[in-house]
Amino acid sequence: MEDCVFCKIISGEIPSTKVYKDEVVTAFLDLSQATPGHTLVVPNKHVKDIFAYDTDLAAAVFSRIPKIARAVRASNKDIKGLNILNNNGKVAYQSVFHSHIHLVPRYTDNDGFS
Ligand code: DGP
Repeated sequence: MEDCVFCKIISGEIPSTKVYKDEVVTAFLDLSQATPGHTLVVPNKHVKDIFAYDTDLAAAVFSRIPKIARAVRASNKDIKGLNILNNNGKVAYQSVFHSHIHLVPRYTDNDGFS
């Protein structure tokens, strides 16, 4: 989709640090790292938010999350846990209107993310 920053990242028009890509999703580091390794998992197909998914796309995207979460955890031995977040709509703090799932690694009780 024109003027969508995540579509441009998926196509390579805008640079990013990609951590995973297949025919359904692209995962890359969030520009604003809530904690080190903060990763976004984004459907390659432009869908605005969770309300726009059909069942097949939801199954395809969300079934990939555990594998990518394990890869994120494996990237740093200090990662002790992980928050998975998905904001939908401006009032829910969605700021990029191409659906994405945040994987936020957690390190200690005091890693600065709340
Ligand atoms: P949300 O507020 O849930 O819509 O999160 C959007 C996230 O997208 C936010 O944490 C920052 C990230 N972001 C925005 N623009 C870019 C970009 O150009 N590159 C990357 N890597 N991340 C971006």
